[in-house]
Amino acid sequence: MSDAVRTAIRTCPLCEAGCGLELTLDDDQVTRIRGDRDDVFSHGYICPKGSTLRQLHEDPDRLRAPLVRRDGELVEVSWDEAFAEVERRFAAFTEQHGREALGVYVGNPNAHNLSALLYLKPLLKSLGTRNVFSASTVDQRPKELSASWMFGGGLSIPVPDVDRTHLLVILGANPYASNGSLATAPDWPGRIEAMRERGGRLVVVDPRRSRTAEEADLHLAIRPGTDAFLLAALVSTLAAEGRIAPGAAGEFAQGLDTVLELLAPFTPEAVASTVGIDAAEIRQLAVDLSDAPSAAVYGRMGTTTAEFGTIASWLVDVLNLVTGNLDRPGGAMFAKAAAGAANTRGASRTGRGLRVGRHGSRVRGLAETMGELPAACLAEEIDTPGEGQIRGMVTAAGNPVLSTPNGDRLDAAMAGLDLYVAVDIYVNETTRHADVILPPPSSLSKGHYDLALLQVALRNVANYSPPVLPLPPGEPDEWEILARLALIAQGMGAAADPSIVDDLVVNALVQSAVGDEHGPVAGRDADEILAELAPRTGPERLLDLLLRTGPYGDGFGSRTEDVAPGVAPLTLDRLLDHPHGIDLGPLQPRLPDVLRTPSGMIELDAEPILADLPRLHAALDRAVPDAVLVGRRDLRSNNSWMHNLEVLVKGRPRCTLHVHPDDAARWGLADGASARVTGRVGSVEVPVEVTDAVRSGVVSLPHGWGHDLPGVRLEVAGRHAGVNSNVLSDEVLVDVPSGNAVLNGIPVAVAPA
Ligand SMILES: Nc1nc2c(c(=O)[nH]1)N[C@H]1C(S)=C(S)[C@@H](COP(=O)(O)OP(=O)(O)OC[C@H]3O[C@@H](n4cnc5c(=O)[nH]c(N)nc54)[C@H](O)[C@@H]3O)O[C@H]1N2
Ligand SMILES: Nc1nc2c(c(=O)[nH]1)N[C@H]1C(S)=C(S)[C@@H](COP(=O)(O)OP(=O)(O)OC[C@H]3O[C@@H](n4cnc5c(=O)[nH]c(N)nc54)[C@H](O)[C@@H]3O)O[C@H]1N2
Ligand code: SF4
Ligand SMILES: [Mo]
Repeated sequence: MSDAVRTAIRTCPLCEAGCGLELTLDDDQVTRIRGDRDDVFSHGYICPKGSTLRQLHEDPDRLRAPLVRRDGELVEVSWDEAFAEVERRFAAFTEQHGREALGVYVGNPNAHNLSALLYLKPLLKSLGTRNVFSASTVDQRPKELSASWMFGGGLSIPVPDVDRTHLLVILGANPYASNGSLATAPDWPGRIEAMRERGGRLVVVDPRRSRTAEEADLHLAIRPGTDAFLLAALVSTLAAEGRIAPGAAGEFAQGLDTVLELLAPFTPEAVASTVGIDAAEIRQLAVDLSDAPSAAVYGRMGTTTAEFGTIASWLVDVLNLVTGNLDRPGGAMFAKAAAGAANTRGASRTGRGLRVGRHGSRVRGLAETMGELPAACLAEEIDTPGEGQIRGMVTAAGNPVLSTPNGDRLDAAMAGLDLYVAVDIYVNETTRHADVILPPPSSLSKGHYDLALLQVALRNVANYSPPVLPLPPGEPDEWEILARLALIAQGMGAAADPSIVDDLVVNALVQSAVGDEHGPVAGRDADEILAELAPRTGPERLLDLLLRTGPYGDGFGSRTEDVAPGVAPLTLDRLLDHPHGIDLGPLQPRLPDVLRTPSGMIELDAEPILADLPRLHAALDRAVPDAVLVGRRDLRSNNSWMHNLEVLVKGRPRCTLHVHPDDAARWGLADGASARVTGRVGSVEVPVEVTDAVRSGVVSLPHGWGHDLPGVRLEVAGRHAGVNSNVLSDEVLVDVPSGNAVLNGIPVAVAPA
């Protein structure tokens, strides 16, 4: 060991769990990564992906220099050349087609990325197009909408208080594989095991006997796409049995009678054949929820990427409310994040209300939600000629060819673009079509704070990781890449200083902070605040500001008393002094202060949701397709982009089709044989795994595979290519209020290949 051996503490940026990692380095070489035993939230927990930050850092295919297309080939150039190329192409493009011909797609890793969370907004604004798409509409948009309409904030999402609950009901999530989603907590498995040890029960609703379902006291193998019916029946049962007991939260809820009346027809008997669960079992679950000293209902991917995603997301919280579990310990609670949460700013119990459909998509007229159009209509917006057609794209940390519906159509559409600039670390299935790829630095050279995910955490914590390694000389940080793109889009040129954008962002945030009459720096002098933030710049300056003006912040001197037992007011300096994080304690009831709705109430009777109920009603007792496709996640995978790490893909192939033995028999499929799966929009050939872990009539294929396309530079992934399950996802199937893609419950035909 040389003298240069050191350890560094850093939050894992790979998934929502946000585990603390302890890295050992010898000079700039990472020699070991393990869980940080002193982390206030993860206490040493790590999954097999956490230690692969090292392999990711060292991956020879990870781009270290920008690529520009010359004579059809992507070749390395200097950063100055790359930005100059962007400027040249952008100017020519906008002159010819105008800005509305530009589209943007923003992918999932941005949610784990401080630079992106702070500087994507100015970039989007500078690009000046309404054709904004993101991974949110192949994921959680229904939950964001229901939370906005009910509570007044897209991230005002109640999370299951797993650590204190007596009964946890999970629908359509598999935290043993995913490590949890929209419910940030490291070590979900350990938390669930602890719950069961203290006598708590776990119920899992999933068409597959997932790893999480294996742990459950009760597994209900629901028919895909029908959770909204089940949830409606649970509420209607409680109403019919006189068990509606909203408790303290009821005081702040409006519209309950209307809702109960509308849900009354969805009795257990009425929905049983649709959901594929006995009426008696549904009734029993309703009674159990009602009788439990505390209970938390939690729905995720299986409920949001489904035909009635918004209704199901709403019903999860209606159910939590009517059982008295909303906002109480052991129930479903709101986090109070230390930085960046809209529900800790401004006046409470008032808000503008969320309007959707302020514009629609050009081809199909799908409604805008939260400033974005549904990813399900991206391909048609590119490949359908006419006024307003998208002819150029910017993508940031996304791989929509593998992640969004009708992957083949999108792939072909991307190939025909006149301009494509990607900010990404790999030449993947999507970015292989780019004219310019701008690679941000390795995670190890970036600072980290979970500005978004801590807003839905199961415990209030705050932790900041400074960069573990310095930026390689001449390499811009990710925020600088985004800022320089913004400046180019504004016509300021490739050489403009990214600090212009940084200063604009900080000024706007400071103005908003001093203008918030309910905030800790109300009425203070903006220049004085800016001076206190000096000499920091970039994401760290913005984070310091957000922390200090947040609910536990020092308010730049205005708050001096402890903000949690034994915790002095927060600043970035204080977080830097606490590399293992600062624990702000278990979740506390936040009603009614958390509310930002126009009425100041929990709006259970939100009009856009009630307006969708007839669609649910009309789908009762519909004919059931012979086979439907659902997804699944594997602990060693992370959407589409970590298959290039040998440690994660070695061993048995994971991109297989799970088929129930009865179905295998009737389709003539043997274990290990190859099946052809055909949907309305596409077809794939994939190896079969016969298993009774899936419900009969349901087949399961993971997403994020299909790496064998020409031009992709993922050497390892190419050898474990698998197939793209989204070739089968039908872009026409969306949840109506949100436009979110239906990725589960897609009708398919299966036959021997
Ligand atoms: N290892 C790993 N971890 C990840 C990711 C990853 O790719 N790999 N991705 C991350 C991301 S971006 C997200 S959003 C989260 C997602 O995290 P989760 O929401 O936990 O997602 P999944 O693991 O896909 O679990 C969804 C479950 O829903 C079931 N399901 C399918 N259709 C239905 C249905 O109609 N009804 C019900 N009740 N269930 C259904 C599936 O069988 C599956 O078990 O995971 C994150 N963590
Ligand atoms: N059928 C089906 N489809 C699904 C899902 C499903 O369950 N079933 N899940 C959906 C969900 S929940 C999600 S979130 C989406 C994900 O959809 P996407 O966000 O489109 O896809 P990812 O695979 O996350 O791709 C992330 C990209 O970011 C790049 N990247 C990684 N780190 C960084 C970084 O620090 N900076 C930058 N600039 N780039 C980086 C990677 O190289 C990769 O190209 O997929 C969705 N698609
Ligand atoms: S669970 Fe998520 S955050 Fe924790 S080590 Fe694994 S990938 Fe990283
Ligand atoms: Mo996601």
